[in-house]
Amino acid sequence: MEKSKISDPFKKARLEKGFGKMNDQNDPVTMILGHKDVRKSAHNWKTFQSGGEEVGRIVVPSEVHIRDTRQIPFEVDPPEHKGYRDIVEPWFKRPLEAKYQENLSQIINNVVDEALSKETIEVVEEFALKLQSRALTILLNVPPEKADLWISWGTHVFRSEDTALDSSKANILYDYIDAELDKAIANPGNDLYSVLLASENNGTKLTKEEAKGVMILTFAGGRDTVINAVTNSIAYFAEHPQALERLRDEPEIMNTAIEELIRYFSPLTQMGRVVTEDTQVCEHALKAQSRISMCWASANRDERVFEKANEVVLDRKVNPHVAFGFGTHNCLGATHARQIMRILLTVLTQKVKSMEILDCEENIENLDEFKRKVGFDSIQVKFNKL
Ligand code: HEM
Ligand code: EMZ
Repeated sequence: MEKSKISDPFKKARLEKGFGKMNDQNDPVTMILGHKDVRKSAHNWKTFQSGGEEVGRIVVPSEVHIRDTRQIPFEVDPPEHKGYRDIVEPWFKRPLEAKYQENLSQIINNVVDEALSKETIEVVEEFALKLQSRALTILLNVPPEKADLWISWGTHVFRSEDTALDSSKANILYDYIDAELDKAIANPGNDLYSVLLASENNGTKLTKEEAKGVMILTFAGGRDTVINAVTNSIAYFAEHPQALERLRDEPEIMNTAIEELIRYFSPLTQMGRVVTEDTQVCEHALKAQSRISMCWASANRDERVFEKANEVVLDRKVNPHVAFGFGTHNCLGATHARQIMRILLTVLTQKVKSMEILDCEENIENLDEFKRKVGFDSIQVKFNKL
């Protein structure tokens, strides 16, 4: 079997009933699997709520036991959501600026050069994690050396090797953000911490706790997602040299190719909501206060929407994928993530002739009924120069 393949474990359940069930820490989740139902649920924020009392409950696996700070704007519903979103939106559009892209390009060229200079390289830790952390210094507008500490935290800020939810690890991040916010309060600069602390929502300054909520989300939400997107791209092009060749010859398909890879990888499998009233999906009754999730990964393989849903079609013309979510909470980091992918693929076409996978360990999410490969725990690759 191809090592870069990401299969679709949801097909049968999606076609036969449209939903699946998983037990997450004794707080069950009804997973919505079809593209249409996923979009409809994401749109219906009144019935399927992101805010609500229990902070961390919409994440699967639930983070209620490891987090008290509300992530903003992720765990806030309309109409309040818009006030927060308006504050952060312009900052998260900075990846469209030429200077930002130049800085990203330097970082990505460096990690690719390093990979080419070594006999072999373990891509998750030595390539993707470094790339993601260094790129984050540009998004936050902080000095590049800040990335060294973040790299030492490993690929997930809430998870460690033996446990899916690691509160001592989470506390390291919370303490770090507290300290960085205190420094920004004492000595404001032009980084994201200071910009948040200076901004106003309906005439009131953001509190430190609100700024902390934005920062936790920025560190956590954009971490394993980007790492998986980068690592899966390397694996894909290692096994499909003709695809890299094609991007070299037809750079005009770059943007459609990126959307297609993101659809195929779906780095964030699902995201939950809390049901506010008794209702139903796919003729299945849902009780108020229960949880649902929108399974982006399943929706992105829906055969009713995508022809050849399980294949990577680099020039796919119409691609309404939901890998970055849909509606109100669509991914704020998508502009940054897309630029990373665009520059990475461009640099690969310029410098890399081929890549060989020598060894790998898959990262499989255990979703009870379903087991889904989302990427790799490790993957040893040999990069060959063009
Ligand atoms: C929201 C996926 C990268 C920050 C989302 C959502 C998805 C998603 C599916 C919707 C969640 C929902 O509806 O509940 C991804 C993928 C990424 C990625 C696949 C990489 C390929 C990033 C990065 C950042 C980021 C790099 C920031 C550093 C956010 C934020 C939200 C969000 C702040 C919440 C927006 C809101 O509530 O209005 N992301 N994400 N993401 N993402 Fe990402
Ligand atoms: C949350 C989530 C954000 C959560 C949009 O998704 O990403 C997950 O990786 C984190 O664990 O806390 O930030």
